[in-house]
Amino acid sequence: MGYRALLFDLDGVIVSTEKNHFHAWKKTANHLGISFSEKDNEALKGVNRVDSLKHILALGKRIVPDEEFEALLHFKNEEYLSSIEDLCIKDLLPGVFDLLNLAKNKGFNIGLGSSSKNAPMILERLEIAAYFDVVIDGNGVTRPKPDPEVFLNGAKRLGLSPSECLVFEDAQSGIQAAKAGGFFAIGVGNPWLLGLADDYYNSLTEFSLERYA
Ligand code: B16
Ligand code: MG
Repeated sequence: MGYRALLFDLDGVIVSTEKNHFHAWKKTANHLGISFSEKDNEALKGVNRVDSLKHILALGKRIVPDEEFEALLHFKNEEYLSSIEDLCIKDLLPGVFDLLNLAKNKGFNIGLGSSSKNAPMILERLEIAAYFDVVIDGNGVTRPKPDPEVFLNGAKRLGLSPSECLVFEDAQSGIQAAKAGGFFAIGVGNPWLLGLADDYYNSLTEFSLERYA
């Protein structure tokens, strides 16, 4: 199929920090007197920090002053960061390490396309930063997923066209972003994506790079 690059989402594809994001948002929502379930959290996967808080406030039909909004963002991030203090290479999701090594050996370019501002620090903690030729994260995009900007920037920085890149995503917003940008979208670990993504795998252990080379 002639693909030359793999662009990975971070949370939910490389590491299962989605549950940490969920618990931190739940604590933030509860603090505001807003109930927030795991089902509600589905809509936040892949969505950046500011838009996630806007979504939660809308759920609770709440409006807060700008200062409080900033304080809530800070509170959520502190909760999230303290919950991932012990994150290490052992927390890589199954199949990730082998796929990164195989892709490197076969000469594929490797990129990250994440909405998270914490992404560079998390790659370091997971000891996989050196595998990435390009890292596009929440600090470097102006339009969040489902806008394709994060993946388009990744392809551009690699000097490739979207049609030469596979995107790995666990979130609906991420699959929409990939498809809107003209990428081949691979859904991972989230059965909700069946039918939305171009291909779907329960886990990256089932993924065969040869099929796309
Ligand atoms: P942060 P991804 C996304 O990362 C997460 O899926 C989402 O739950 C989170 O709110 C967002 O990053 C922002 O993260 O607060 O760390 O900047 O899935 O695009 O890698
Ligand atoms: Mg994700």
